[in-house]
Amino acid sequence: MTLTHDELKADLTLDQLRDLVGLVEYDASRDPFPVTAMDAIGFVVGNATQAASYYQLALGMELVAYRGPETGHRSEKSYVLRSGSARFVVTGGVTPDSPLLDHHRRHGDGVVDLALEVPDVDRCVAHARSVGATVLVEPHDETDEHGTVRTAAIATYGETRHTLVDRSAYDGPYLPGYVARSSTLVRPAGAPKRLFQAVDHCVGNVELGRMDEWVEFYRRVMGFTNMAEFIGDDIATDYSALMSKVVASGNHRVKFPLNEPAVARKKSQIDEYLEFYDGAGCQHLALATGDILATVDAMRAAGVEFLDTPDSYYDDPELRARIGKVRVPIEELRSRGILVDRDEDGYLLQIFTKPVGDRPTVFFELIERHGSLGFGKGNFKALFQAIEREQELRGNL
Ligand code: TYF
Ligand code: FE
Repeated sequence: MTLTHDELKADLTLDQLRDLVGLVEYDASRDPFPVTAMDAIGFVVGNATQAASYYQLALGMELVAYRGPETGHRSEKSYVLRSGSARFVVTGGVTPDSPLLDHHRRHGDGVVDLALEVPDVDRCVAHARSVGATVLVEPHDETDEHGTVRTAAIATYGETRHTLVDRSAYDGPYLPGYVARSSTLVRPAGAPKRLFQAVDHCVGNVELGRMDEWVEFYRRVMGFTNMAEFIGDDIATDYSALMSKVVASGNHRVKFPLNEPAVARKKSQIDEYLEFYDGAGCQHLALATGDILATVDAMRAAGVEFLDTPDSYYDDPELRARIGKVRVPIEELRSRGILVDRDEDGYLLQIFTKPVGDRPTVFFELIERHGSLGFGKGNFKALFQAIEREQELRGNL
């Protein structure tokens, strides 16, 4: 396993990355659709100029590139932001005829692209096509003075896509057409350099009864395999009102949990998402940090709102016994509302933001892994109760 250009540029080591996102070894030679890493998360937003500020101020990201009317791209503005190996691209429509505005009218702010870095775009597309995937953009080269990028795109759930990018022959700030742009923001002295280092996983919400179809899609098209963690019918009817399975690339660098609503006593949080996003789409992005305490403190100070965790969570003797000793006293977690889970491989700390846009759709998770390769199964109940409290306040339960 080797580091990508982006990861090296972010001063990450393979050991750090393995710890941060929980990597495993695998045999790449038999992989029909080799994936190196997440390349970028593409968002469509109502106001990219302001969203770019939010991602810098609230999530501590660094502005690195730009494309818009000033660079010859009349119809949209895109800002590229980095934090460690994570790259976000936020795009908004400028001219009233931009097709992006139709997308925004329907879905609101959301994730449109889970772009993947791959070593061989043509091979991936040929394989994807042969097993029935929809090719949205054929493989082609994009070139400028920094070199050439080979790229293509395939469709996934809803109106979401996977752009495939081979940037091995390119050293520009993002893609041809983009210019380097740095922040005008002055960071307060003593502020952490980075609030997160990588994207840990990207979760999709799909329509009732369609989760297994999409699990099968990732198996057939991308050669992804099921991870052990899932929420089945049993848990669903008791309290979660959702079912969930996780697929991952061979080395687990890319992990995609997939949720569908379950028929339960109450309206599922997944139904709320599907209603307000008007279809299937990306629900949350988990951001890996090596210091979740400092990250939560910095984000809260910048106005990011997190779900509350009741004191009863920390007082539960069963939880205390199960989680054992973690790197900080439990009071440090309680004062911030950070959740803990432990499994046979280790433990993890995690916390969830409230939805970050106007609609109750996309939100973020912060995750600090200490050996655990899971997703916080032991926290599902407390988490779903917290989500449902918010859902009720919105009048959607
Ligand atoms: O990604 C996960 O599986 C965890 C838990 O609607 C989770 O973060 C699962 C479903 C959901 C919210 C969080
Ligand atoms: Fe998650």
